[in-house]
Amino acid sequence: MKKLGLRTKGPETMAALAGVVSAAVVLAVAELIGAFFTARATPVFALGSTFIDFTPSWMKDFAIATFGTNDKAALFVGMGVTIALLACVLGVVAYKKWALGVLGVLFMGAVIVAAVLTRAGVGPADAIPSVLGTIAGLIVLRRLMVPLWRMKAWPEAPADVAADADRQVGGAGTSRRRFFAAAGITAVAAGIAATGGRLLGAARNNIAQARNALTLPAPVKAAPPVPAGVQSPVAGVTSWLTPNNEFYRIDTALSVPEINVEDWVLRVHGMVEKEITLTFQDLLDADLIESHVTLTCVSNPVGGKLAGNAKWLGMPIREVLAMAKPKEGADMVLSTSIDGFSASTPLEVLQDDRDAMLAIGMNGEPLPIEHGYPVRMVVPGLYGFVSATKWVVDLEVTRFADSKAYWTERGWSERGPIKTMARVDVPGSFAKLKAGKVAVGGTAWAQTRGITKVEVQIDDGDWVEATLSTEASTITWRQWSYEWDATPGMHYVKARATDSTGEVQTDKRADPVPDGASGWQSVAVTVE
Ligand SMILES: Nc1nc2c(c(=O)[nH]1)N[C@H]1C(S)=C(S)[C@@H](COP(=O)(O)O)O[C@H]1N2
Ligand SMILES: [Mo]
Repeated sequence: MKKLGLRTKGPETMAALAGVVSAAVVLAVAELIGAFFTARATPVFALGSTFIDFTPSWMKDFAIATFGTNDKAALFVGMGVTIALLACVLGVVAYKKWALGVLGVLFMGAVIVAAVLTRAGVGPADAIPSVLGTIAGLIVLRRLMVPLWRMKAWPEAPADVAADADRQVGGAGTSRRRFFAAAGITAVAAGIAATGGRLLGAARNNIAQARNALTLPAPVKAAPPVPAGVQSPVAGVTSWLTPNNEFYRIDTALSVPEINVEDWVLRVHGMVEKEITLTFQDLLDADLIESHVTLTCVSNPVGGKLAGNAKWLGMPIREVLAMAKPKEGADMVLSTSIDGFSASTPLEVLQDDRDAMLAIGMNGEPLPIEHGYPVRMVVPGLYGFVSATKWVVDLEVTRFADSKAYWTERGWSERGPIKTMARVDVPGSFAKLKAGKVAVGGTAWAQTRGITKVEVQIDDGDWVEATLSTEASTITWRQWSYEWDATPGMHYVKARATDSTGEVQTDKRADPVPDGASGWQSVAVTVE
């Protein structure tokens, strides 16, 4: 025990601590200085985002499955532990061989700068906070090392330190006290700097306030009124219109991009006759349309909740493209967000009459920040990963043969038409029911084709037609209900949909990768 106590206070351990304090200084200084410039690419978030980009898909899926919506918190904890361990090693290295320690710190600094600079929408100036942070970290590391070197005549300590007469005067005890005082004060200062940076960034960039103050223009073409009877009469079926705060959210953004409408510009370029840029004011001045569209995520498992239906307000992308005039041979538009996500959408889909839009409004409000404020794409009929770019800032007219989108590079499909799907909302999995009349209900979608039939099967019985709720349009989901005369025992309730082409939803089970899950949902229930 005593031995251990001595060892934990040994110079090596103190050097490791010095490494951790110095790393905290690097990040805190960069965070504080970064707040004065921009909140776009501070080192912590840049490192985290880079980490996400390099994470293999299976690990991402694992993180989402294990930590759910805490996956990002888990990432930061993991990153913090990794950085702390590396910093410990660097501290010890610097103590034993200063020059090698300096090299190590510079290498880490270079990694941070690279992480920042590879974020989309950043310029060379965005590297300044990380460079200054690294310099500050080196200075602190050096200052913390001096008392350690003085604790004993370390043969390889730098000449000026070894020769210092002060070493003999105070002795090891003084050096130790000095070290802990300096390390403590520095750690507190780093904490204050980091907090200050965060607060300053928040105050400078109060996007939420700007969003609240924004009033949206009325559309030139309003959404057709929602007919009565779109909602399934069965209690517990998802609301036909999904409220913004219940709308599923899927993206790779660690910190939600914060964009000032004054700064927002959309560049339309590539294979076009005329390159154009649009400002937010251009969008406000355009002939806006409004439309109910059901968005669906390709990662949605059979029976999953990653789909939502909202009323979107925006400018038809068709009209934006008409101004830019795509050239012969182009077949794709690569849309890119301010944080580097990209989606490949077939050009003709953006030009036909399905009302693909640059949306600025969602259910009568400006887009919520996490749903793409101030501008996102909404394209009826395609999964979000190839169409629904949030925080969109760039449209490149190109060819599938020439460019790949974010998820296509990671093993997903380059195209993503939405597959026909029926979902059972009620009863829930493993529900305990009373024998007799049981209400069954849910929703179904086949965007752009429309749902013409939903059938229900109990165990291995016949497929029986459910009652369809009113169809609002072919690009929104359609709800359904069914009355089941339940008998005691354990049962399976299945559902399948048919679209307007007459095609019955396939029973072939497929995973979400690469182009969307398929198969029939089967809900197990017990009837007493
Ligand atoms: N910038 C950005 N836009 C994005 C994504 C993203 O990761 N980053 N994810 C896409 C995916 S996979 C889906 S399903 C939809 C989800 O939109 P929502 O979060 O508004 O529901 O956004 C799309 N747009
Ligand atoms: Mo998605």
